Amino acid sequence: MARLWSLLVLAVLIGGVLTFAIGPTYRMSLPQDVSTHGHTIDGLYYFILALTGIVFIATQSVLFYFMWRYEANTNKDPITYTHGSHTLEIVWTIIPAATLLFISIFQFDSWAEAKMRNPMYGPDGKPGTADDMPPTLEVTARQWEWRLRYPGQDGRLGTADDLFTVNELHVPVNQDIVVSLKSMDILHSFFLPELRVKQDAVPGMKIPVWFQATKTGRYELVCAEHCGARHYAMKGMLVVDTPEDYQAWLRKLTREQFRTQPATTQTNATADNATSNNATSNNAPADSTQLTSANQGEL
Ligand SMILES: [Cu+2]
Repeated sequence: MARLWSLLVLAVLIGGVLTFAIGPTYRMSLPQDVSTHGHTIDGLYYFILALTGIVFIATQSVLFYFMWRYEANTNKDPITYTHGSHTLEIVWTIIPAATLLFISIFQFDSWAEAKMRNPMYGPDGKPGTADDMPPTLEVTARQWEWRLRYPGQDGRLGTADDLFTVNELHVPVNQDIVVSLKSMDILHSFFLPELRVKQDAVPGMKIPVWFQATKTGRYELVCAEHCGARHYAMKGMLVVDTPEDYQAWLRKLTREQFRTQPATTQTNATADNATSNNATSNNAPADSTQLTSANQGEL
């Protein structure tokens, strides 16, 4: 029993290494990557994991050895005291500082690929110019849901035919997507784990977020910033569609939205929803759609 504590340290070492070794088998590792830029984020993660893993194994092993070798009840060697060592302190300050400096330089390329080389910056490579790709959609975070706004038939956001939905984010596969991210109330964080996208939503700011999905399917959309009592409930779904399915979903959304509104913008509706809108649109007041859309836009 005398060496119980040293064995406990050894158990932490073995348990820690085993957890990472069997993690992928039990789906306790990174989620699948379905983005074009995710590989560089994952590479960075595994590089830092290896670096910290080696340090963890080395320090735990040394700690175990010394606890075992010099256990108080059985150790016969005389105790020696030291009164500090400047050399040692300089060495253990410089090594971590140099390591952190190296990581901060090493990650430049990942940051550039994930955040800089994207359609928000246009062919001229400068942000905020006319070459920039307009947002595919607008995401507004609020306690505790995701409000999504898509351009209507005119292809522009902020107009009367915009489409609105909540918590179900659709994007087409293999296409550049630019999200304009906002918050209605407090800090939230727009997190798409399988897309390796995480960006804070900040009140008063419109933040562009870029990604491209490489595989169709349904993935998680969650809030990664604690934002109140029902933070846990602030989750939606990312649906990556084929281009055909995406267009079909937009048409369905258009039909559903304009069925419940006395729309006057009949020309904006698609051919297959024209019939359903005919009954209401002829008698609707001229500004009713604009009023409704404008109100929703403020949400
Ligand atoms: Cu939140």
